[in-house]
Amino acid sequence: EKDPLIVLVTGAAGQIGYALLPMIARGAMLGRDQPVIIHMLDIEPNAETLIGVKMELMDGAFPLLKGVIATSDVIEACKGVDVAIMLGGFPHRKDDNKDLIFSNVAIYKAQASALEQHADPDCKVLVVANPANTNALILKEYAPSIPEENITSLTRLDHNRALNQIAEKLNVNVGDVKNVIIWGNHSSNLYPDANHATVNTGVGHESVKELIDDDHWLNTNFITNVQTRGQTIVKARRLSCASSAAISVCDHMRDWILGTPTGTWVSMGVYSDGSYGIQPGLIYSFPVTCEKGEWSIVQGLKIDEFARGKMDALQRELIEEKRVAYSYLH
Ligand code: NAX
Repeated sequence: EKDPLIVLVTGAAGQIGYALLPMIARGAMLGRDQPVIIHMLDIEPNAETLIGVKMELMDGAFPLLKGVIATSDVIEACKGVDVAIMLGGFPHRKDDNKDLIFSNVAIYKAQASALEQHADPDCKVLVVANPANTNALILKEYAPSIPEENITSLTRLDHNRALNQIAEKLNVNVGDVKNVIIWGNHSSNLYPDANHATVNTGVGHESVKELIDDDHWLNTNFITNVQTRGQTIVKARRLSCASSAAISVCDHMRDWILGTPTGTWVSMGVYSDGSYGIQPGLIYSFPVTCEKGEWSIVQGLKIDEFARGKMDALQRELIEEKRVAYSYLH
């Protein structure tokens, strides 16, 4: 049997945490042969809730689950961590990342330092809490000894939503659609790009752009459907999305650690290396393939004028978020 990996989940008493924890314990994130020890962190006022979540996790009787710690002590939570899923943060009131930055910079700065000092030096981090890209950037800045390629942010939920929109439009199984791209920032202006996506039609992989044959839809409704999907779910469920977010977290980590299938890419917020003219120093979502725990940005995709405009606008948005975040830090 493999040695257990220690998985930290911050904000574990929240909605996504409740859906995610049993998935991790079942092996949906790291593999069905990978034992795990889960460290759950939440703030002191939620300590009681966290104990309840822990009791349910124990009652799941998961053979892969080798231990659970429920704590509000950041240092205890970060000790020896191999994988960190950062759901914890100040709740969002408005659909505006800027409002959130102030409340979250302090949290991410403190948790970065705790990870830096107490986590495994090769710890892999996924930041989910909004503003996800900018929280990840702060975490990277304040955990300088963790390799920068180990710090990522979540755009996989948007990616999966985009796949579903295409599948519904073409009336095909979502499993046959691949290679959409979420560029840039997870914000209300996020940009799903289906220019390079394909559908497995049984006879081969055909271009989504050609099959749909409606650039107007791809450049309008498709984008807004993905952008507003979260709000649409809130309206229906009277709660924000939790299970789809938890699934996308598992997808992100599983593909990163265990690899993407040949010929398939996924979207991840990663530290920009200058690819596609996006300035280094931002956590920007790119199409990536993964192998043996390492991601690489898919190179050489042809970018049309419409996509370029969106990619640049999202870069500007992230530069502005970074400026605001730094103004609180210094
Ligand atoms: P909840 O508000 O249900 O849970 C957040 C939890 O974080 C709460 O239990 C809270 O007590 C805890 N928390 C607050 N400060 C903390 C701290 N300093 N240390 C540890 N825990 C702390 O939100 P939930 O619906 O679970 O969503 C979690 C985060 O994911 C939110 O920030 C949300 O905006 C973000 N999302 C990001 C997505 C993405 O694609 N990047 C999609 C899903 C989700 O909306």
